[in-house]
Amino acid sequence: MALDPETFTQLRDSVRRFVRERLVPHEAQVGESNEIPETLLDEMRALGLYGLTIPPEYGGLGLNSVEEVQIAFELGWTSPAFRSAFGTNVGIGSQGIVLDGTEAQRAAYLPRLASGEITSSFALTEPESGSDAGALRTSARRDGDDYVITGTKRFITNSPRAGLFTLMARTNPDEKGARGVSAFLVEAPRPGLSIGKPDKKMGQHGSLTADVIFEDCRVPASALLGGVEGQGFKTAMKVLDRGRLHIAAVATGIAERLVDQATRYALERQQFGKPIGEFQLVQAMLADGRTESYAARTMIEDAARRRDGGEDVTEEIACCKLFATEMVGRVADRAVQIHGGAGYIADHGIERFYRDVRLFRLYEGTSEIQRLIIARSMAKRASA
Ligand code: COS
Repeated sequence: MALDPETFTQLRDSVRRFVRERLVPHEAQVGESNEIPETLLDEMRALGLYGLTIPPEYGGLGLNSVEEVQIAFELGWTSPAFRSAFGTNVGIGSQGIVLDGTEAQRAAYLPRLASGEITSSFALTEPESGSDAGALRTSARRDGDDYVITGTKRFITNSPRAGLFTLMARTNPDEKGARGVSAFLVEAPRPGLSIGKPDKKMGQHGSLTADVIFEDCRVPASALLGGVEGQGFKTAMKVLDRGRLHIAAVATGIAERLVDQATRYALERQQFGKPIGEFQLVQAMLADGRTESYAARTMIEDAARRRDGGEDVTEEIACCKLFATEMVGRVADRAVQIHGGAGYIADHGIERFYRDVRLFRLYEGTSEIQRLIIARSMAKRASA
């Protein structure tokens, strides 16, 4: 445990209170305006949310995986757009530096990421390279003491507010696969770097994504993550391992919220002279949601414990991401069903969650990619 149990319990309780008392009341407004009020972002900074996983020597809370997933379950109790605001600093936008950065890079960026002074983004996906991340085309050509970057990144979360990008680009044009890829820490704004118009999305309004365009954008050679070329893809995969466990926990938290909300509704809503929660077909939907979200929570806690114990849990994390994100889709669908017509009407917020959770099966690796990772790992074990 990175924190003593009492301190951790206090943190978890504060996050729970903050989520339920401050964020839940703003869900509808953020869903409609596509904007999170700056005051709420300041409260997130003050609570330490931007630095949850950044080591304490750089100003963060240094949560291990067991602790991180407990906090992520709590964060799931509200619209996922809120978590997205600081989620890149906690996960994909900071962990490359934590895992593979040089001491100078850690010292330069981690304290500012932990405090929320700057927001980070992870720039991997491109218009022609999504699931096949190793095929990315953005190039970084060495020119004297600089690299010159050219290419377009797509669907980049938090790019409109980012002060720092962890960018994956090809430094070796002769190596078309994963080995030709390097990671860079690119500060923004800078000449040659521009951000597209924010994407119009199905859900998760308030979480901003956009294209990031590099046109002969110069960065100093010191921006190369870890100072080594050809390691960027591996860094990205390691970062995504941790990120996927976090996403699985957030998805599970949302499932728990929706099961709770649907249960309360089922106890209130009367049809045929009694609460619909007394009908067995409705009870079955609630019980299935409870069972599946409990299963997800349990497997996530197991994978987190093993990760903290030093095991290679890439396969188990892919299982968690696959199961939890598919599960929350089923739970959200049942929540709409239990609410009936009211579930389809925007006023009740259920349809918003239904749209929001659809993204979980796509980003940080689709369900198909998780299955591929699991099956490949099983085959490797079987033939070892
Ligand atoms: N941890 C550490 N290293 C890893 C790794 C992991 N989890 N996964 C792969 N690697 C390493 C491999 O060991 C291999 O190293 P060597 O070249 O030394 O053998 C290298 O990375 C390439 O791996 P692999 O051959 O498995 O790469 P593939 O091109 O087949 O791609 C998948 C693997 C499909 C798993 C990868 O492209 C992927 O995760 N795609 C989805 C991308 C994604 O999640 N996008 C979301 C956008 S970010 S929000």
